Amino acid sequence: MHIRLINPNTTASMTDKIGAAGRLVAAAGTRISATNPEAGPVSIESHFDEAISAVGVLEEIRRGDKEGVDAYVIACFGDPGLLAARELTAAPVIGIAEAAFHLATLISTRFSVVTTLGRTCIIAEHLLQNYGFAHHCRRVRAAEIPVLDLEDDGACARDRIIDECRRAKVEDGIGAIVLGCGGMADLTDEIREAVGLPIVEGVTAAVKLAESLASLRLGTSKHGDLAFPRPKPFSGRFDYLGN
Ligand code: 5HY
Repeated sequence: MHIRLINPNTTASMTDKIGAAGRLVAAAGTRISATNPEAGPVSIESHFDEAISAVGVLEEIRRGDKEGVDAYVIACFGDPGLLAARELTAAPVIGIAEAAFHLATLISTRFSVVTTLGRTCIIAEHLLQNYGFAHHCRRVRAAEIPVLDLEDDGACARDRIIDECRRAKVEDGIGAIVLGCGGMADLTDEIREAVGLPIVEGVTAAVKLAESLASLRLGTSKHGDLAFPRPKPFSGRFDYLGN
């Protein structure tokens, strides 16, 4: 089984970290590959970044289907381009936010999310509403760290995340915490040790869900709104996307 992890930003070191975290939890026999788009934002911290990164995600899905990939993970906590990606392929496509929310509700009645910048909290809140998990989530909190601080050991991003998780444990009346960024994929064990609560991390959650779906031969339904897009020409610099 081949699972492709797509990091929607263009920071290769974060893509490598996401791939490594996925391989740590993958079952024997599961091949994990990790890619990022050639073009797009180095980090996703706004609605604009997310909109542009979604095109890169779709290009990676088209590329993966040519390589025979069995399942995909969109490894950015905004799940950019998720439904459009599901239209493009018959393989299962899992967003790390959606995956983490599902698993958090299986182990706790209430959870909080700890993400990077305050301005991205609304993105997670919109997803919670869209996916039907808003009533399970007590708060979406921010450690107020730029995403790329997670790539810089000197930036004490880890300490700020742990502090915010500790505040959530004391103040939110929760049973678990969801980490709100693909770039936090290597911090799960350390944060769990420091905070003493179940920590749900999206990349690893999505890998296990993707494996489950692929092993059950459950792909994206091509009946209804996730059917392949109707063939049509695209104009200008998107002409390569047409058919
Ligand atoms: C992510 N941005 O997971 C999101 C996190 C965020 O580049 N990878 C990014 O803050 O929304």
